[in-house]
Amino acid sequence: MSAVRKKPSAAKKTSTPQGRQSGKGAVTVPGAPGSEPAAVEEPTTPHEPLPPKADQAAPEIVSATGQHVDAPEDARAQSGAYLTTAQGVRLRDTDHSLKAGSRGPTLLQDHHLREKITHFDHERIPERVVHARGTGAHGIFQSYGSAAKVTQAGFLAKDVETPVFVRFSTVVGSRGSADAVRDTRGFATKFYTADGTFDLVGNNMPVFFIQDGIKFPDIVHAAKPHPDREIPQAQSAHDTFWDFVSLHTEAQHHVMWQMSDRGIPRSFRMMEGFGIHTFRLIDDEGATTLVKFHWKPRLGVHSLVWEEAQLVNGADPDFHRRDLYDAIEAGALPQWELGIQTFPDTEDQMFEGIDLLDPTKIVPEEVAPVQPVGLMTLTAGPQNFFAETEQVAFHPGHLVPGIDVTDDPLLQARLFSYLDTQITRLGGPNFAQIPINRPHAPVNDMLRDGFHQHAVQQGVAPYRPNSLDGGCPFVAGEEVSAFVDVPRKLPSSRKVRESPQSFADHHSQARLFWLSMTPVERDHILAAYTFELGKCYEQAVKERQLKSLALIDRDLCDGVAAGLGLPAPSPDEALPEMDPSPALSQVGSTWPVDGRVIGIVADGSSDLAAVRSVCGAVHEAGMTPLVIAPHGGALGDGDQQVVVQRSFATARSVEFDAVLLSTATAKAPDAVVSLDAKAGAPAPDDATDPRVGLLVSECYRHGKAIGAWGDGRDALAPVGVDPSSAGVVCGTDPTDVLREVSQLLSSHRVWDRFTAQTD
Ligand code: HDE
Repeated sequence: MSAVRKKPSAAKKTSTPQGRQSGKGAVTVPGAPGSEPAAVEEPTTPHEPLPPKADQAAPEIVSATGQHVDAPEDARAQSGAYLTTAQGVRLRDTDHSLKAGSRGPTLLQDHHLREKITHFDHERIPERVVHARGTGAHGIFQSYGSAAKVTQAGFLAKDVETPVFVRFSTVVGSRGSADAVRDTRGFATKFYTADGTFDLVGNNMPVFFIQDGIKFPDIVHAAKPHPDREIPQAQSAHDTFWDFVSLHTEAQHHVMWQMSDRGIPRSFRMMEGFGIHTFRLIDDEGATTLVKFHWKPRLGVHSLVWEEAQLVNGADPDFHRRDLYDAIEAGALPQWELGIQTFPDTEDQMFEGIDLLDPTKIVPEEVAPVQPVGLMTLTAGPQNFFAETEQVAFHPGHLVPGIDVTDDPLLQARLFSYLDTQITRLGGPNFAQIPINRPHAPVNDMLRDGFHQHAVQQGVAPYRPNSLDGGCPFVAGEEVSAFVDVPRKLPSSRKVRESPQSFADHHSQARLFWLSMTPVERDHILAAYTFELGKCYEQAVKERQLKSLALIDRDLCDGVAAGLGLPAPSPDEALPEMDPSPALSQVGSTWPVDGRVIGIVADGSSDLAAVRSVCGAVHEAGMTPLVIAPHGGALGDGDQQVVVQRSFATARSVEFDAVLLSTATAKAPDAVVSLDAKAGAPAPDDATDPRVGLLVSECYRHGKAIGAWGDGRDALAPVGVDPSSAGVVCGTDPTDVLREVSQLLSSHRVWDRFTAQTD
């Protein structure tokens, strides 16, 4: 390997990469595809592979049996300079198949061609039946120790740090579907604890569609695309979905969450997570407590608006995935506090009249506060999507000493399903040996053989008791911690196929959610129901769903019925009075702005020194500045150069949380519809490029903060934005403008701009 250079030669650059500024006050924006900039010319000298990017990590190097391995980080695939076959044989050529002459037929003996193509033919594995579209990241969980009084779980003891891998997902869409669809989001966390792996496989909503797992195939069949035309993709706005939820009214509470803004999160970083089911914790003395798990995002819970979500899905279908990785790359590390609601483990497993075994019910936080027990920080994206995010295998039955399940009939079915599905998806029973799934605790099972066995087990006696392997492995005695199956007394009962009477109330908590919303949030819910049902074809389905809405709220039912052009049914009885739960609302507080994206419109006439200093200030505040200019490349030169990240042709408002205007930029040469259809946007004033007009008017419509200084102020009025209206900041000093815009951003949106119809 003496001819191999350790480092690539400095790339010959012909232009500034769009993420990297040069000179004083330089700002690096996230999005770099590799750890070194690429050269224009094809590299010709072999060198060691580039190291991974600083914001990426791979599974820890542990053996298939969970033992930590003293191997260097680069003892992974693709760690050498020269291309080889799968058998490690170096190759001289991989671009030409072996042929009988340069114009002749390909020879069957070309083993490299056949190995390469055969492997390629088998690159795809079955996608997950649900939650196929996912995004993963590595991180660390730091325990506060506050849960130690209710559980013996070692990773919840004081100051214990546990590596985690998290996978966020949508539920309904295929692997390649868009991120910002209206759907529930999965929030699954794998804790690699010293006592074995614990998976908390939750969602961003605290309730589920169904109360008994036996209905899961049915709800999934109803939510997935219709079996004849296979449309619509990743949508609930269709007949089979609404047919199911209007017939199985236990789904109504969950549907209310899905129609709310929670169904279209702004970011994975701004979602809550919930374990949904009630779990049972066991302390050192064997005493038990019932709990519900909650993840609370440090950045607050925030959403897109519906039109924005629809635009996002076209402009950037990878919106949530990109947002997560960009934020990590920019150093805005996402954080959540893990919290628990605790309930006495009573015989009836009820709390304040709420059945804790019913997964369609919450216990309001005002009634049982969420107590923080630890902090999770995501620190790195994966190095390889397939190896990590696709192959990670979660299972609610991956439990550790101190945490046990309850008899929630939804959870009980899950305990079967997840193990079973991995066998098909990951090709056999040894999926726990795939690097991302390997426990960080020693594994000493008596499972043997099977497809893809990676462990080379010793001994001759994988059975117990044995005398040939010295009796190993032994079962744990009192001297070490071990899993506890709580010996809970079961009620005396008959074998039946029925739900308890306490599962019969299907509408009161949907009403609780509705009553807890602010007027603007209610408007969004009403609009979502009207949109989704409006997309249904069958009148009967709409009428049936209206009957459920009538049992939830009069205004909601009337509003949706009016939108559908149908009569609103009346409930037979008065609807219950309920205390709202303010914790359910997303509006009314302020939160950190880390990782928010600020678009800055500039051109050659802008004060480029001011633009550079605003970029620096945005960066300093933990946010990402993206300069939007008439063309790509850079504005100005030398020390005053400003690198452009978006041109008017590539920019769309939905990428930005706020926009700043440093110029009322004139029409660029490509502002014609044949080159950019966005140029057909209404542009009453010729002075401003119509794409900038569209950007500003969309930001305004979506309740985003807008700032302007200098000539930038002149771009507002011509596109119908009153410079004195709520959330529009005009000034002379760009830094002051940015400060005010950042303050507005901490409330997420300029809520005053939405005049609510539902009160
Ligand atoms: Fe899942 N679910 N689920 N689910 N679920 C799967 O497992 C299933 C349920 C959830 O990022 C599958 O490995 C049944 C509730 C998440 O890899 C499958 C029932 C909650 C993920 C499966 C439920 C979830 C899954 C598909 C009813 C929230 C993605 C592939 C009894 C608490 C995990 C896989 C990831 C994935 C079955 C209900 C959350 C088929 C049968 C309730 C976050 O096994």
